[in-house]
Amino acid sequence: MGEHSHQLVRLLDELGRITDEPGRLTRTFLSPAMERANHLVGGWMREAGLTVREDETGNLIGRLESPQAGAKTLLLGSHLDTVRNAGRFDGALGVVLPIVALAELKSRGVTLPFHVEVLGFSEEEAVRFSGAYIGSKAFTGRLRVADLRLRDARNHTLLEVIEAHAEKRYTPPKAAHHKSNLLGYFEVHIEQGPVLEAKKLAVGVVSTIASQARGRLTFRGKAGHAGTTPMNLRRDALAGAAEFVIFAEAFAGARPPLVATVGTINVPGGAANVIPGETVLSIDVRHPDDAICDAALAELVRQAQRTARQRQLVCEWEPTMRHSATPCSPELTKQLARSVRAVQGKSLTLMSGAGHDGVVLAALTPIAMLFVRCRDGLSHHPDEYASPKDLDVALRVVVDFLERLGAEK
Ligand code: HGY
Ligand code: MN
Ligand code: MN
Repeated sequence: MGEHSHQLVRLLDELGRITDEPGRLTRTFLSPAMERANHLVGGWMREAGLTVREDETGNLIGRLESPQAGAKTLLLGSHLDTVRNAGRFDGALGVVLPIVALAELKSRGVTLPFHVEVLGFSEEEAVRFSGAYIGSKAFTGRLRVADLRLRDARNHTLLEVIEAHAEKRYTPPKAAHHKSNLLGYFEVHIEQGPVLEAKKLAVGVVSTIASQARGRLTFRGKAGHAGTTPMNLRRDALAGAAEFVIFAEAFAGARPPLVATVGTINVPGGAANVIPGETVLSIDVRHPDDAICDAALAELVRQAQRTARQRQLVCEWEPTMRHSATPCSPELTKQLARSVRAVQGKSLTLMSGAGHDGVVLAALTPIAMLFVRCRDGLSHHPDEYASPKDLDVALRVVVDFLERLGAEK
């Protein structure tokens, strides 16, 4: 392993200690920990020779100008926010690795004939606000006024949170770049799945990012006294929601590779001695094919409403996110596979069941993604782990990719 690979491991460990919740890793949109993370990573960008800025939406942007007249820009990056109690690689790897790769090229005296921007997006996980990709949407000029009305758990709108952070008025920005000035967007990310481990490969190339739909189901019944209300007279919203959760699990389980997840369930104002009058649950549905994803979600919502009727409940459906399946650029992916073969000997192409900022960037410029093996395919968990050896392979692939891209310009 080279000196820069050891540095990559150290930086990821250090960044993994920047959290809003002592004892576990959590960084959410524009939180104090996100400010500290931007400050730390921005310092690493400067040490690697990049100029650094933070935009009004909290995105961290490091830029390495090329001396080449008329040069275009290659975007590399990922997100710096995390889920709650996260692992230290999801997102962070795709921001820190490109910085180390540029430091490696600088130490070799390599100058690229294109500008490079390393991006640390401020929000991809949709933990604080239900509509994901706030950072990359703003960077690509796709953040909408409707997004600004999203509310967090403390009932603050996205607009209020951004204006409080920027200490000035905010309107959704135009795209930071015109597509004619871009070579593409390239994201390195842990696989968050079992394929590379099963194939005994350190890295793989992503073909497509799965279709994804999320929303909120609210079951309403009638609150009542837990001790005096006979079972046959109850309209228990949580019991109805629970019946739906079991249905959703069986429904998706019978239709692989469809996946459906109820990640949160909440009884507003609930108490142990009160029959739940209301229950709110999230649903996240994914599939490689858009039409199948949409049809599955529609059937799940119909079943939720059927279950509600059978139990004299009411069920409301509110969609919160929808992203179509997003193919990576065949051209960029072919070039990336060439670097993977040069370093790893063979290249495997695989689909991404996880969503990534590339879903948003793909509307502006061609995208490519490199996956890095993670132990047991585990992610969104503190035990998330990518080995130093695999990180070394990924770093060498990215350096090779940048050098080859440069040689062709
Ligand atoms: O949910 C996802 O797929 C990503 O981790 N935000
Ligand atoms: Mn994630
Ligand atoms: Mn991620």
